[in-house]
Amino acid sequence: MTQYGGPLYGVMTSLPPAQNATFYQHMIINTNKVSIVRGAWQINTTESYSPTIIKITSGTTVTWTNDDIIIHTVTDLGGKFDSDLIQPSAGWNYTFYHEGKYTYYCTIHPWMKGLVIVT
Ligand SMILES: [Cu+2]
Repeated sequence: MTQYGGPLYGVMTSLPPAQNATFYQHMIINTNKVSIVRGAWQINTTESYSPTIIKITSGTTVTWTNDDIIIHTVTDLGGKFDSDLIQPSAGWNYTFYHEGKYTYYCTIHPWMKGLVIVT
């Protein structure tokens, strides 16, 4: 269950409704590899983290690779994980041990969002 709260809640709710709709229209993909795409920060990029929504089983390590030319982060909206700054061409891993839905975003470009579903 995804829990929203604290100051970050405003970040999510302040997004234009159309953009939220785009986010939730993404397919759910079974993979543990996510690319931060080139130009991910651009507001009209529909899939900053690709795939935007992934589904894994508990105990799976997910790898994010920054394929952009600027720094990004992978930061859990619920505060469970935070990559800190991921340099271009670098990556970051995180292992999910608990079932749930984890919405994450980029602290530098908070309109960039992704979702990890752990079953
Ligand atoms: Cu970013």
